[in-house]
Amino acid sequence: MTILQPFKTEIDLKTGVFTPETGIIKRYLSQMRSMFADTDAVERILADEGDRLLYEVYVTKLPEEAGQILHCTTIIHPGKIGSEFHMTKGHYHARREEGEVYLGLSGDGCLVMQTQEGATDVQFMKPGTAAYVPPYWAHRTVNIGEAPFVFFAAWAGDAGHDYGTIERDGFRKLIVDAGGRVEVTDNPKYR
Ligand code: PAN
Ligand code: ZN
Repeated sequence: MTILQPFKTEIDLKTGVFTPETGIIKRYLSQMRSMFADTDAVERILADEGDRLLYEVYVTKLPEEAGQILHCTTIIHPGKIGSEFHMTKGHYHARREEGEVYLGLSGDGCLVMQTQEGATDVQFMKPGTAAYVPPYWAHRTVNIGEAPFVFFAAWAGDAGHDYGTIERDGFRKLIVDAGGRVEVTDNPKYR
């Protein structure tokens, strides 16, 4: 495995910005067209206001190999698509036996999880919440507030990401705004 020099990163706890910046991933609505339940709302937004930046990920550049601990911050911007709050794509780890730890830094969010055996779980997160994603659980985060939801994550270098299963099946649970109340509902399109 790669032998590295120790290093550190300064993280702005409010914005999630990494210094030095070693990489940033930006996810737009157009890249998640079919992931929101209200696909009419998706197409309306794209036509009326153009593309929308949903979330950003500041990443450390590390080799994706066993023994390394990858880490990043995710910033989910506030907003909704129809009644569904802005969220990440979500994924299983390619190596299902790898878990992950999240730490809430700013804003309000929730962590939606499920297993391929049909179990579901939702953990609400605020600054200071350490949430654990055990092995075998797919995970997606959602911004349920009016400010950016920012959290830190750390996971095994060889975990890998399986986005395809979620792209195909979706999550069983949706997080929606029900007239000012955050509600967990069943996804009518779950396959
Ligand atoms: C996180 C996620 C990050 C973005 O670091 O990768 O929050 O979400 P998506 O990867 O689903 O777009 C993580 O779970 N890493 O394993
Ligand atoms: Zn993960």
